[in-house]
Amino acid sequence: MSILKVAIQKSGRLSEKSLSLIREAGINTSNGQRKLVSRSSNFPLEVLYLRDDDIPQYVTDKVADIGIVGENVVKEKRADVKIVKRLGFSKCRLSLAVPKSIDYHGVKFFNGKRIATSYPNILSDFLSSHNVDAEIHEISGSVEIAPGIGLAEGIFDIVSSGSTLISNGLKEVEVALNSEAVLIADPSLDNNKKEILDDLIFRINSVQAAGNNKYILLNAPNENLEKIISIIPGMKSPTVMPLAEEGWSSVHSVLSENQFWDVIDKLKELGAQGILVIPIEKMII
Ligand code: PRT
Ligand code: ZN
Repeated sequence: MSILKVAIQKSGRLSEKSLSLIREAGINTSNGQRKLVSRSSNFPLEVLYLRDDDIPQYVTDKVADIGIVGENVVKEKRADVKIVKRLGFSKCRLSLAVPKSIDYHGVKFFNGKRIATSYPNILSDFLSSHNVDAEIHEISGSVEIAPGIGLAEGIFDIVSSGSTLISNGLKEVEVALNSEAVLIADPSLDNNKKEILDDLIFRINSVQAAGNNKYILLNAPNENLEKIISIIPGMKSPTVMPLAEEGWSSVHSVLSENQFWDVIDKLKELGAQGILVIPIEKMII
């Protein structure tokens, strides 16, 4: 029987979310603290725990079939892998930054300047697409200190909250890439492995859909029932049941997180009472 091998980060910013994604999909696995590889007891999945930078290469070399890694790493490695699903966590951007005292008027500023980065490939693509000719200084860590020590006039690095830039007297001036964790796959998986991958993606979609939705129950006065139903349409349509009290109905439906506060206000205006909102664990769509 086929087994799908997934590479995830051993320890770092992606580890916990990658593991919980697998576990929320109902797949048992160990946490990789002392192991390099672990095999799930209830799903044909083997988990390899690696450094994030190595994950695209392992997938290209077919040591792993799929992997969970930042899109920034996939792009930088120029790996021949397919992004099969965007996962929505570990969001960050790759940006150019300069000392905050610089009077910056556009990307041409970088012509003839030195830029320190751990992402030379993405930077070089960005610069050539903007016809900028700069000198790229590849360094492996603490990129943000480069301007302060006179190594470069600017940096190109990952930014999340922006506080690292601020505390080093820098300001973000150009965003080259918006990144998030992605599920990558070897583009030439055989059919058996593809089937397992489809099952895994189906499970991940169900978990993610559930996370974005809430189950809502409320009591509605019958005179406003139609209006109430129209603002909480549910997956197919809401369940409506008469209450023991004449003139009232109980309405059950599913509501997306984004609409939540907007809809709750409207429901109250329409006389809805006893509104209960319950998390959904999994949702099959
Ligand atoms: O040991 P290993 O090689 O596996 O891990 P790593 O140290 O190379 O990577 P890790 O765990 O730091 O990051 C893994 C992935 O998380 C990255 O490739 C990104 O896709 C994503 N990610 C999301 C981030 C950040 N947010 C982030 N803020 N990666 C790094 N940072 C660093 C950044 O380098 C900078 O120093 O945080 C600093 C900026 O953060 P702010 O919030 O101050 O702007
Ligand atoms: Zn790394």
